[in-house]
Amino acid sequence: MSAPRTVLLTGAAGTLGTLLRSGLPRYGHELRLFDVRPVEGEPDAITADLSDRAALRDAVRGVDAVLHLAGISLEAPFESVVRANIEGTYNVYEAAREEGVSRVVFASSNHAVGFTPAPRGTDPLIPADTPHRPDTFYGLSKAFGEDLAQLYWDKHGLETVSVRIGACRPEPADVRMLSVWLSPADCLRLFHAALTAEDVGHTVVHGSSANTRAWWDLSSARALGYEPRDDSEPYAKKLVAEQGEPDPDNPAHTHLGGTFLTDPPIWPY
Ligand code: NAI
Ligand code: 15L
Repeated sequence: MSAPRTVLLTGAAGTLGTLLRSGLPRYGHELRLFDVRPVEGEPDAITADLSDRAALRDAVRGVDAVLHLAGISLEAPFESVVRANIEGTYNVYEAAREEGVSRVVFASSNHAVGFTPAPRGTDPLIPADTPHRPDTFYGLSKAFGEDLAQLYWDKHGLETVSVRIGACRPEPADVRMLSVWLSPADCLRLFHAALTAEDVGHTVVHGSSANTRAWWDLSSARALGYEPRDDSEPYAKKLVAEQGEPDPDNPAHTHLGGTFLTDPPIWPY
């Protein structure tokens, strides 16, 4: 599939939505924006909730792909997670199926597999087909989204790339992020690859930069054409000096999901 492609970007007002809506047009993608909140500087953005199936169906009509970011991005009460992330993601897939959209790119998370122990020493990197081990209701909703994607591929031929994002921010903020950091520039490269690779079926990929201290295997992402260029290592000396090396007796230091295992950040609204 070659760019430009028309893409519905859900969650366009959020952190990654803001990055992707400014960066993806440079890769040739034409974006239609969707969020429950107004998108600053974008008067044509669709302001609607994921529970509004009519609005979603109108929004996906005629697009080549949906890049689905919208939802609760931290831990929250079970009922809230069900409504936004489980029912909301189902509504996105139903709208895409009904309107004949051929590709979804789903923003999954490392928290779908957060209870997976991080590799130590010579342990192999964690492959993308590692079993789901969610660390929160939030992570559980991402595991659901990946399984929903598999169902819609097997049953309806609707393709998905599920991107298990590590932590995307300008710089890694703690020693764990040295292993799971996704730089903003690599984030754009990865989502462009996920939108344009041929014949993906349902592919699960780990989303991080080429970190020296990587915990997970990027081979399924590289198979889409993703070529990460950044590495968190230049930030390591300062972060380790401030915070120390990871404590092998602290589960938040020794598992993929970090503090989400023990003290998850809570969705603010
Ligand atoms: P964010 O919280 O900044 O943005 C989420 C957006 O979704 C917000 O603009 C919010 O208004 C919108 N939204 C929430 N509920 C909605 C609903 N019911 N209907 C319509 N819109 C709704 O999150 P961020 O950081 O931009 O993440 C985007 C996606 O990527 C999320 O799905 C998140 O779980 C996932 N992700 C992000 C990571 C990161 O490092 N930023 C790491 C792993 C996963
Ligand atoms: C996520 O899934 C969150 O959406 C993001 O805000 C980060 O906290 C990230 O995981 C992480 O694991 O650091």
